[in-house]
Amino acid sequence: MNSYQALREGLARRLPDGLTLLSGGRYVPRNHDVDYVFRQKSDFLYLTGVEEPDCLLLLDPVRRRQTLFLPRIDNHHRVWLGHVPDAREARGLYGFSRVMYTDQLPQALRQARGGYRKAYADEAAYKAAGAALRLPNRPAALRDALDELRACKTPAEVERIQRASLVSGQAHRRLMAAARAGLREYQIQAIFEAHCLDAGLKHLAYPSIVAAGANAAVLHYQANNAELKDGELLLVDAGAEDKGYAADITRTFPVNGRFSRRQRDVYSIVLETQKRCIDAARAGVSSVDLHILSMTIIAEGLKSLGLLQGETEGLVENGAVRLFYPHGLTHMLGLDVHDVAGGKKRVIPNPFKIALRFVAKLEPGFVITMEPGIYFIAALLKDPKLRRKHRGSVNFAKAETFLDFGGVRIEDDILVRPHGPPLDLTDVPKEIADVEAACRRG
Ligand SMILES: [Mn+2]
Repeated sequence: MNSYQALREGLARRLPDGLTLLSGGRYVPRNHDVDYVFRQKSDFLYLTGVEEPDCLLLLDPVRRRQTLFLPRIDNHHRVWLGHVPDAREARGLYGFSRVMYTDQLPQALRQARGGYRKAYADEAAYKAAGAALRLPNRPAALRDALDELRACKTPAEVERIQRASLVSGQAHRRLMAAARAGLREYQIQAIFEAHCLDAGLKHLAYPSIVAAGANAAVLHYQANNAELKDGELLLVDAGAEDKGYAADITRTFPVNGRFSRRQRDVYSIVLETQKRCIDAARAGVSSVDLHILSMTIIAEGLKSLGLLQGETEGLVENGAVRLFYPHGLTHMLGLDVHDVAGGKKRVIPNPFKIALRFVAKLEPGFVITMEPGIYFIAALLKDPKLRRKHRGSVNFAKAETFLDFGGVRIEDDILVRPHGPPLDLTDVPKEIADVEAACRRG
């Protein structure tokens, strides 16, 4: 049994009383005769490893049967797109005992639906099945079962993330060596993406963020057009994926290779926060508590810089620290860069009014990011309502002197283990001396 078969068995065990039908991704047209680059749907990739479009998966738990449906390929298709595996070839290639063509789906469903009272089909699959399925559908239960199943990564999945992280990490090191004043952000992006492609990783996990100076204060900065300037920091948040499995890595380093005093002060707080939160990321610990820990350490640090004032606990509770750190510490990582959060059963109470994507107790096998940051965002620091609310907690006059600074984020990918601290899958310099050394290699 290959690892994908085991995962399909796992899903069938969770949904033993219905027929499960999943759709693969389809080409999305961009304009005449040109489609967007195809990337398989994550659920489908998870259960099959099949990277071709227009497929379907049927699980019949009572007859213990798993069927892959492929589009029937005609000669026209072969002329334009070359060889595509036929059903017989696909059996061996993907480890399915039964492979059929999608035009045989109605016939297969009519044979399989006897004895079932419900179906678990995603929306596109239910539509594709049409009248042949004729069972009440429970798509929410399917979604939840997949979320539950995908949360803990198997060793084979961890290996994929490790490789994505290794290659992306090498690319990040290259950037530190290559960056210098006068280059444009997109030239740094080009070096990152060329390295990943050269290593055979054809998809990025998400659009690369290459943000120099004040641009780093835009959390999902996309323009990547500006010129790198002497004396600025460069924030790069970029990762490739290996067979769908994402890396998500951020480093922030000086364009000229030397941190200034002010950059060093802010950077040290973020680094200290990240290291302490990584050490605390152990099985059984709540992701909400980790986020509170990160806010607490950042609040202490900002107090030492004279940007915040008052009791640390109060600064965390009243949200003052969030003017400088307005995002979550962690999210799950897997086939989606912001991966499924583990299903309904795993959700724990979140006493904070902060909307966090991932609210659960850590379990062995979770792969998560650790990405604290400090930013100087004009939209927050100049907001009249926020200024009124936090005038006792935030030194706004001082904060405004940082509006040219941008921000610092440091992000690693970690694997939660049964005991002790997690395994850090990211190997890119982050200590100040090591970052400066990596920048000198250019
Ligand atoms: Mn991230």
